[in-house]
Amino acid sequence: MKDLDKKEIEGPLISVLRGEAVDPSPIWLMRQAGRYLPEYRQLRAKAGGFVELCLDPVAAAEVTLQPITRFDFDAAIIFSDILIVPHALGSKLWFEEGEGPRLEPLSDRAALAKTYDGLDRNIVERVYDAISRVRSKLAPEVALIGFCGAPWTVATYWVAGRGTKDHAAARQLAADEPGLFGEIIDRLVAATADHLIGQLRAGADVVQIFDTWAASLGPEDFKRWCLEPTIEIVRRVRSAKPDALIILFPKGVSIDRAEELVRVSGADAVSLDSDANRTLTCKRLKPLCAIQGNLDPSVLIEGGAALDQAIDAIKEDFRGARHIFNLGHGIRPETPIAHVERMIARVRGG
Ligand code: 1CP
Repeated sequence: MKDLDKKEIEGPLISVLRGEAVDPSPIWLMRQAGRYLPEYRQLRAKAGGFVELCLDPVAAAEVTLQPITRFDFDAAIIFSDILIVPHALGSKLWFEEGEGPRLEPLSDRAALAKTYDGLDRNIVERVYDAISRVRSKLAPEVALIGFCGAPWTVATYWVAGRGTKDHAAARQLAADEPGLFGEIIDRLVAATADHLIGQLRAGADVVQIFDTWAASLGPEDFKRWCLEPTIEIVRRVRSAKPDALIILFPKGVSIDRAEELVRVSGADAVSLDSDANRTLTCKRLKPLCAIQGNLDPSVLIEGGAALDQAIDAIKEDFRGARHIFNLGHGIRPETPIAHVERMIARVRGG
């Protein structure tokens, strides 16, 4: 009886991560708080800017709760950004309207010398404050997810000062000055682990590590800049919080790399992008961890029969597995709200 009560409090997402297959699969969406929601656009306009919104605990908590109130997802993800970590390490962060986030570029040793050894508490405590506020308002069975970017992905933005298609600046620095690049990665590993621990202490139930650009590395570089840093972050988080639940999102990597990441790090789940082969991945990863994903965000925009079929295929392929329904990447701003509603109903068997 006691166990049953505990399960109810924990809710389906935590049960899946702790080792149980749940039917229907719990559901949340990457980037579920954002521009496809009119209530987000309204608050964003009032806040004056994206970074301002991220660093205002009351507003960030409200934005985090918007998709839960509207859709009743099984998890909330704290409204923040992966670039808050370099910002808290001393780099200016701003948002160019209509373009995207910008950071002071970290391109040489002089720039690294100007950054901080550890996180600026003034910045990260605002995230933790937002997390505490959200946790106190969420129903107990709804999980709260904290997150960070993996060091390689964050470094691609930090070195260039902005998002780039080919990550040329970070690759060049890693090739020309591996010692300096290694120091940047080491600083990010320490700060990222601290930030995840801070989020867990503030009330996050789970953390997800977004490695959006993990697939752009060759084998040696993958080991050095992705695999080893991720393993070290998980190790540090677990030494502070032994039962921490951790989801990895190494977007676009091969099954071999995903398997190695999970096996060596001991993470609880891996999130698949939309191109992943579900049957093969399921066969290989099912014994190791829970699997999250992997609806194509463009099919969610398309809707109709194509959406229904894609959802049914995912349900079928993950039948009996520990599965968390999600997209293969973030929801796009042009996604119709009615399609999100249709998807949730179908995933839950309606
Ligand atoms: O209002 C706006 O126009 C801001 C758009 C926006 C939003 C809603 C940005 C700028 N960041 C966010 C929030 C965000 N970012 C969340 C919130 C929680 C959620 O609802 O999921 C999360 C988890 C992120 C993570 C993030 N930020 C990633 C990794 C995941 C991914 O989607 O690949 C990355 C790469 C970023 C950087 C970033 N921040 C914002 C943008 C537009 C970008 C991408 C920039 C680029 O690649 O050029």
